[in-house]
Amino acid sequence: MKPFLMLSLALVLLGAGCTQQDDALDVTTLDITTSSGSVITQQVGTNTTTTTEDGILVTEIMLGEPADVEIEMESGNFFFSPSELVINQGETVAITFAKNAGTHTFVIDELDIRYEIAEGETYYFTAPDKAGSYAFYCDIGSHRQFGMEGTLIVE
Ligand SMILES: [Cu+2]
Repeated sequence: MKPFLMLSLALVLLGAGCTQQDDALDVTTLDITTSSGSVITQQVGTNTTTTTEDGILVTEIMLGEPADVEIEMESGNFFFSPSELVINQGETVAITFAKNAGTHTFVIDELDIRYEIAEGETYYFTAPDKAGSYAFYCDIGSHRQFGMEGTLIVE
């Protein structure tokens, strides 16, 4: 069974870069049935992965390694604060949406990022290997037109 477990853990790790949390539950549960018939359950939370094999706890690993840049963001009607983020190429970025009022998203078109903001949660992404300015904004209703946008500067 080990190889299957290793494989599934590898898949989780691969997926860690583009983690999208279930807003309601804050935890994603995956059930994997191996060819030998055992069931592996994985619960992927904000920074832990718990793997249960046939009901027995097998492994617990920490995801969400410390990022190169940690940003605390406040969002609301209709702003992001700070509205200018400066990072270096290729850095891993953790944005914690520490305070949020209303329903909003964090979107960067060029990086295929669309995150539904949940207060207190952290969104991880990796900065592109290309310097430039990238607009981030909220794509709900007319929020962007009302000023809910900012600039990510990659140096
Ligand atoms: Cu919004």
